Order: sequence, then structure tokens, then C-alpha cells
Amino acid sequence: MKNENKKTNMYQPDERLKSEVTPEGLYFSRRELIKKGLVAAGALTLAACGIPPASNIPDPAVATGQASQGLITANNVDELGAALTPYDTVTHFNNFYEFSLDKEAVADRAKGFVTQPWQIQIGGLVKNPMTLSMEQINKNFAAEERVYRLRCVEGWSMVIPWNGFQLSHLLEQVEPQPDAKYVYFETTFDSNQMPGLRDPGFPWPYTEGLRLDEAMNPLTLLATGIYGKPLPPQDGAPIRLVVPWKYGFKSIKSIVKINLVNEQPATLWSSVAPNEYGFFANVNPDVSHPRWSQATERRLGEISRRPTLKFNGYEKEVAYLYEGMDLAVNY
Ligand SMILES: Nc1nc2c(c(=O)[nH]1)N[C@H]1C(S)=C(S)[C@@H](COP(=O)(O)O)O[C@H]1N2
Ligand SMILES: [Mo]
Repeated sequence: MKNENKKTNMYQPDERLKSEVTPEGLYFSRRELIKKGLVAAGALTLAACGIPPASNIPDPAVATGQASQGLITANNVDELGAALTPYDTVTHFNNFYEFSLDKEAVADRAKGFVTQPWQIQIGGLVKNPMTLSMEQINKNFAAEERVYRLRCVEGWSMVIPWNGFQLSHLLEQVEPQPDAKYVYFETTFDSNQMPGLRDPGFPWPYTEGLRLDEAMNPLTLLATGIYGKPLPPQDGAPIRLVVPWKYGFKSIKSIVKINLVNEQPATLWSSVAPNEYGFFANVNPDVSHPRWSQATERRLGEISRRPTLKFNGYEKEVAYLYEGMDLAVNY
């Protein structure tokens, strides 16, 4: 580790801000794209609903200057009109503590991570437990593109075109039993390939959980790709969760196990610091982290901070899940 202070990124906002600084000129802001005539002002795509973009929107690979990298996406903005975060940023600014606590070192450390063969075990309180290879998953669950905002609890965000399928489609296949109330997820524990696992400060493997109704929400995705390419190791190859209305740490990478359970499972971050990282972790500008405000965020590639949106802008789709709950208590 180059810098021991980076060890505690999710604890030290100052250190975090330093590592957030990204080279200027690498990114196009939406305003610049509009100036260049590449994005129609007010153009709206309903990526989250799978509605294809309007035909007047130009090829986004061209818009983001990335055609030469073989990147494919049907959208160049999210449904709020914000530009996609460039592929280089999505793949070189990562939180994946099994490889490194230094966001800019993860890609290099994860290079060559062997994810073949790969199996996911789905079991627990289900009628049809199954073990699926990635080949079976790719064959049985058609990937679609979803453009989602990813908001890290640390206060930065990106807009990412994921390829994947709804977790609900997989859960329907295994048929949860009536007493199944939560879904538990586990990342692979591969100490030969993941140097970070030697860090005794974390209760490895990385684990996460959702309430079953959250898991069944149509926005909840199992992603196998970004920008039309297979997920690179640093982004959670070969398959990871994406829960766009929750802080990024819920979106667990490189999953090998999914269990249906009847009690709220312990998760890595809620075990490490329960007062800072709750089970729900819904993006909420009104509920501060104990050591910093969550009212604003820095979109990578932008200079000034922007306001953080309740449920990360997905309130219409998910607010029903939390009716009657005090979100400051159930953080
Ligand atoms: N297994 C595992 N999953 C993980 C993490 C991790 O360290 N290990 N980091 C989380 C955090 S804090 C964030 S913000 C997102 C980052 O995803 P990205 O690097 O693809 O942008 O992954 C989440 N999933
Ligand atoms: Mo995060």
C-alpha cells in the first residue's frame, strides 16, 4: 500500500477528497455536449424503464469520443439528462477493498483476476436451489442496458451504462419460500487473487443484503457488463449487484452466493461501523453521515458539487418500499 492513510477511505473524507481529484479535460459536461450539438437540450431517455432513446440522440460512443475503444451503449445521458461517466473513469476509480483501498490502484491490482470458471450458488429458503455457471446465466437471462447513477456514501457519483438483468428474474426461478424475507449476498473469498483479504480489519468475505421486496424491485440489477463489454475485474467481474437508489457499498461485486433468509443478515459495512453504514443505506440528502453531510455530491468529471437527490433520483420507483418508516432511524 502506497499510502497507509488511504486505508480508511470510508472513514476519512479529507483523504477521500484528495483521491477524488480527476484530471481536467478528460470529461465532457452535459453543457459542453449541448454546446457541441451532441445532446439535445432536454432530451430524455427512460433507460431505467428500458424505453429506447429518442432517435434524434446521436451515437453516444461518438458523443463521448470513445468509439475507438469498442464501447457500445444505446444512451448517452441518463433519464435526467446527465452525461455518462467515461469508461476510463468507471474503470480506474473503483472501490474494491479485496484488491486495494486505493481507488486508483484497484484496476492494476485486479488485472488478470481469473473469473473462469465461475459459479453462483442460490439457496436458502427457496423451492428450487440452484448452482449456475456464468455460461448458464448468460444463456438464461438476456442482458439489457440500464443507465444508472451510482452514488458512493463518500460523496462522489458516476453515471454508468450497465448491462445486466433484473435480480427478480433470477429470484422467480428459484422461487422464494413464504418465510423468506431477506436476500443475502457474498463476494468470492479468493486469497490467492485478492491481496486485500489479508487485511484483518474487515470481516471478509464482503457481504451484503436486501429486503426481499427491495430485491424484487425492477430497478435492482445483476450486472454482467458496462458499455456493452463484459465487466472488468475492478468493477466486479463476472457478476455484481447494482441497487441504484442505495449508497454504492450495497452494490456488492463478484458474487458467488445468494441466500434467501428470514432475518436481516449481517453485512460487512454494517458490522464494521453500524452507526455509519446502516442496512438500508438509501441515498438521502437529509440524513447526514455522522462525519459528513450527504446533501451534495461530486459527479466525477465535474468541478462543482451538485445536490444529492432523495433515493438518488429514483423516488418515484422506490418510495413505496419505505412508507411509514423513519428514514433517519432506518438509515
Ligand atoms: N466485494 C466488494 N463489493 C463492493 C465494494 C468492495 O470493496 N468489495 N465496494 C463497494 C463500494 S463502496 C462502491 S462505491 C461500489 C463501487 O463500484 P465501482 O468501483 O464499480 O464504481 O462497489 C461496492 N461493491
Ligand atoms: Mo462506496
